[in-house]
Amino acid sequence: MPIDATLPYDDQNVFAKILRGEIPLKKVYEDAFALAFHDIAPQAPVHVLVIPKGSYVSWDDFSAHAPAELIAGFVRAVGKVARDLGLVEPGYRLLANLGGHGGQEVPHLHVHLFGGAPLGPMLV
Ligand code: D5M
Repeated sequence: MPIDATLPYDDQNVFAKILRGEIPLKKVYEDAFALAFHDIAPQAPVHVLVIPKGSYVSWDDFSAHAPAELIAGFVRAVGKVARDLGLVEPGYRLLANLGGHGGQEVPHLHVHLFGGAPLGPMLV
């Protein structure tokens, strides 16, 4: 069920619990700004989620309110994860869903990183 991305941050969402170490994850990378882990229902041979450390509902919330150091650290972490996974050549796809029309299900900003095979054209 897609979320309303205008609602306040819910600290009981599944990624908040992952950040607090309350539920298991298949960790790919962690630093002071970001945590990356394998998606529980992969839609490509490589399907990793990267989330910022902090209470941000969506890309809108994060881009408007996060401190510049966190934004920079998060963006660098996303790039590093893809590089470390060997995805730069042959390539990969980044995606962030937002709110109802975007089909966002988890109300903590996450970037999907897809790769490991030709992904074809975007459907929308
Ligand atoms: O995508 C939310 C994504 O989060 C979806 O691809 C499944 C994934 N998910 C949900 N719960 C977990 C856990 N516990 N571990 C790993 N991945 C998870 P959205 O962009 O919000 O539609």
